[in-house]
Amino acid sequence: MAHDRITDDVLALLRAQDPEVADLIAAEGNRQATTIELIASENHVSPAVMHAMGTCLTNKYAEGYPGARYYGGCEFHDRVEQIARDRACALFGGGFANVQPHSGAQANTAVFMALMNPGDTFAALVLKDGGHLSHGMKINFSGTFFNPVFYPLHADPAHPDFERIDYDAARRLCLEHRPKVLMCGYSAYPRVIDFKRFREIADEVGAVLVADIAHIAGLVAAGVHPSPFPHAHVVTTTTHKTLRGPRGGLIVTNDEELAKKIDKAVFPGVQGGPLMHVIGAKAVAFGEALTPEFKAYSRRVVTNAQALASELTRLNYRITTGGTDNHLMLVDLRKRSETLTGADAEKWLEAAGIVCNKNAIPSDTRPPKVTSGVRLGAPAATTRGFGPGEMAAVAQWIDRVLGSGGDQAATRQVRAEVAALCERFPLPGHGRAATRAPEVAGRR
Ligand code: DSN
Repeated sequence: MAHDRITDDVLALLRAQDPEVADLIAAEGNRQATTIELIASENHVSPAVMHAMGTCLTNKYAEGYPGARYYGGCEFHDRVEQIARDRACALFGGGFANVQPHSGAQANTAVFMALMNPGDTFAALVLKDGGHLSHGMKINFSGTFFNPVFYPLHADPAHPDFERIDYDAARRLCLEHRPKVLMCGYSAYPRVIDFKRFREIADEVGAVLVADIAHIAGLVAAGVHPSPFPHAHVVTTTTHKTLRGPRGGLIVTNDEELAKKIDKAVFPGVQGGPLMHVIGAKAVAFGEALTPEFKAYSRRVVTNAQALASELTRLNYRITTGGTDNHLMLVDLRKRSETLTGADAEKWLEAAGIVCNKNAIPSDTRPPKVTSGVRLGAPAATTRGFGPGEMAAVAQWIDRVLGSGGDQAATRQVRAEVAALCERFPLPGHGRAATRAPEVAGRR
């Protein structure tokens, strides 16, 4: 892919005015271009999405919604936001979309506010088993103002559904606690979610089913993972993970009454002015996600994740649940080495130019800042053009670094091989300047 001249121009302009910030942005561009991004929740946006954010849409207050704003001069913002809403509905098969949440957590905050009163009970997955902090973490708003109860994964290694959602336990929990909201959708769950089963449970106890598809949104949009509709009453998501848009949140529903409550909860409930430059970029990203190319990309994401998982398995790592159906996997490092921790693995791999995050595995006995696992994902590597062959090479590099115990010579060698591969697969939206910046790139 050609270098992006607009990024070059932007950096040149910035450098003339504010070299300190420009150099850091260029260094970050260099880091992204020369390393392999395996963080499952990250991606590389297209130049069109990236540049839509750097436009005059950022100059405007547009509190309210299209056609009903609290500020004048919103004619074009109305049209941009309406396009984003229409495309979001087309992508997910919803009737009503709110594209204003600044993040997935803000989307969940608004939905909780719309559906529950303080003190009400909701059900979600045990957080350390792959749930999200906005699904009931004690010090998050969701755990502070509401009463979360948690359903587990199957914990018995002899069970055929080991480490998969225990739907029977979820049903029992809901029958016991009668939650107002049943949450499904996770941050570190590698298997297909049975939305129909969750809806049956929700109906049995009179709960509203909310599917937080932040991680799998792109796969859902592309038809590579089953859709939460028509089962979920409300769908929340981020827009920047597999969906490959700007950082942000989104809420979709088919229920007009719920949609009204949700709109009120987003604004003025939990947010003020929408980030219109981000909404512009969401519209562009949703347009991209509606194309056949995006469907093909999403299929490749899953194929690549499976290639990485299968080569790691061959190299004697245990992948939780035995593999992956989606874009991510959890690697249990204990099989390869009892003493290897997620924290060490993250640090050693970063030094070799392979970026990932430590992650608790189900039943992990190590603390969250240490862990026995890493979470790996394929969305970003797939965007830059990697296929199954490159993913297998990545698995081998991972093993060389971890197998060496983070040895400096082995790490340096892998770092050089990683950089050479990255050079062959340039990122979208990166300027020449962004891939240089040597003076800052070396500093840590
Ligand atoms: N922080 C995100 C992730 O990495 O999965 C979830 O919000």
